[in-house]
Amino acid sequence: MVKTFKGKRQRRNKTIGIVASKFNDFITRRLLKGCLKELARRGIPTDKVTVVWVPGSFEIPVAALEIAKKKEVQAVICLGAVIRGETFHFDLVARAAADGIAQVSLLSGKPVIFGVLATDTVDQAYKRSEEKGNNKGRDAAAAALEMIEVLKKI
Ligand code: INI
Repeated sequence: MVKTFKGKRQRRNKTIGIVASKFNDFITRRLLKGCLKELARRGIPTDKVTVVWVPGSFEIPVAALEIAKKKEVQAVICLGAVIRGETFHFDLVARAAADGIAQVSLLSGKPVIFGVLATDTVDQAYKRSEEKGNNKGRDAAAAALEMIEVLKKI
């Protein structure tokens, strides 16, 4: 298939919001890098993307909701890393993030993408945020763009 210039230009007008968690930022920065790189590769330069940092994954949904309310925003990508500790806290944070993000998507009618890792170990989180291999931030970017197109067609 021949790539057209028009396609790329249209993509440049899109605005994407990203909410990233500061908690475990040694992982979320890797997710963000993968995400921004994939968006740029698909025609959305980093200066067209707004990144908002929140304290932890628990706070992602409310920030995602505010961003999703903005007219020019076509999708919100949520990036977090919940890593199991020794207490029940992990389950509460992971569940609240997942449920909250799903709610924001349904309330706003926009793609609000779940790029929050929930892993048992730090090593598992590293393996899902690789620069060249598996990177869930990159997958989240691809899902956002795919969902924008899906919703347009409905
Ligand atoms: N937040 C995370 O994003 N990941 C975690 O692993 C985590 N753990 O394990 O505690 C975490 N906790 C903080 C939480 O998201 C809130 O910021 C905090 O409870 C204040 O509301």
